[in-house]
Amino acid sequence: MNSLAHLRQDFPILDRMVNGRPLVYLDSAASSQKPIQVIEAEAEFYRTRYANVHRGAYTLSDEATSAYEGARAKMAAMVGASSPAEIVFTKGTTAAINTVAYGWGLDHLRPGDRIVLTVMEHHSNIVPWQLVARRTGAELAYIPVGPDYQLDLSDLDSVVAERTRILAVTAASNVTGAIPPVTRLAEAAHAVGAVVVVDGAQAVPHLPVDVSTMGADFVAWSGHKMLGPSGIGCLWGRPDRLEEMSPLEGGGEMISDVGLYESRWAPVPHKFEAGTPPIAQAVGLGAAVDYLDKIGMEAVRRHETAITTYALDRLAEVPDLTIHGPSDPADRGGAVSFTLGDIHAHDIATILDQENGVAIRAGHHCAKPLMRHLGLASTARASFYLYTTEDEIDQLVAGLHTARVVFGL
Ligand code: C6P
Repeated sequence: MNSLAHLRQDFPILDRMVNGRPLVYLDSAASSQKPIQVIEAEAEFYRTRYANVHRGAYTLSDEATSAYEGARAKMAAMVGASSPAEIVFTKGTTAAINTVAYGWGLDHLRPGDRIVLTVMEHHSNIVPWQLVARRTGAELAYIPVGPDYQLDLSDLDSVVAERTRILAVTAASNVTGAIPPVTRLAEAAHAVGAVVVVDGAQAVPHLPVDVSTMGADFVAWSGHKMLGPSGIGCLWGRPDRLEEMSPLEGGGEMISDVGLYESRWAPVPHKFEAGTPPIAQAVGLGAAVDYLDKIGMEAVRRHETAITTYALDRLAEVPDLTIHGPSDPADRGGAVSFTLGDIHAHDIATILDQENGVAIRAGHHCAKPLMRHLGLASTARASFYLYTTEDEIDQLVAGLHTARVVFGL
């Protein structure tokens, strides 16, 4: 089943030792590791083609501009965008959502309008909307989470109602792994004329995502979670929505003309890319897209579903362990949150790191409303990617047995 295990040789960091043990990296929901192809693409760009973009009337700058725009075209093709102009490069998911919240929200929201979110959102898809609601007089409403960790849609018609102007929803939870029915939600939102914003941070790296059929108006994701460099992410937008949105940041690169009192914007997507963009990071992201394309996102999803199935089965063998997330691997991604008796999540993470070289995340995972709903202050979370093996899950489970002994369970 580890059909992708041969890919591990592409990830130099996976060869290192941590605390005398081979690194077992189970924190890919926080950030993925990078294959040599991405590291080399960025280094090669710095070595041979680096210059600022869109400015220079010289060969090197033309080459850098082609590399930067080429990465945009690759990213667009990967997610089914109909044109590269539908992809705005941002710093990451957080910046992409803020771009929409301020750029679209400030111009279009009126007092009494409704912004609908879900209780399972990451803070990045809550706080920007709270800030914009405060500035516009819009109100927030939430789709609740049910006992099965999925969204409870029984009251959807009254939550997504007449004055709903925005529905913002994650395509996969970074805490429970739950995968909401985004297309169904988008249909309900569009029926009342709302704009649909999808947080794709935990989806684009892991599942086949096709923005042309998803039903969203905007989708946000991060490069660093999909094998790419940190410091770059994307906002996909429907062309008409991007046109009607104001730029959040002003400066160089994003204008077509500047007067003393007024300016005109560059065409989309450049009107949203003020200042020198993350050029080399885009090149690295393009290489990450090439890498994922070669494997195929269906194969990535298949591998992660198999690994998640294995992990859920093995974790179920550990006494006192509770998994906080859907039990059917078909309904979920590869972020598995759990608690172990009354051992604090940070203690679990420390023992795993010190004794087994296993890296997991512990805490509230930037999803405090969801944690409160679950009645938990923190969880331990193991999360997987295309390079995760069954052997690594075995190391995790061995470490959890050790933790039980150390903490006297
Ligand atoms: N979640 C995690 O360990 P940025 O930081 O902008 O690249 O991504 C923010 C973000 C937004 N939405 C979801 C669903 C996410 O999972 C994240 C990042 C990391 O779960 C860091 S908190």
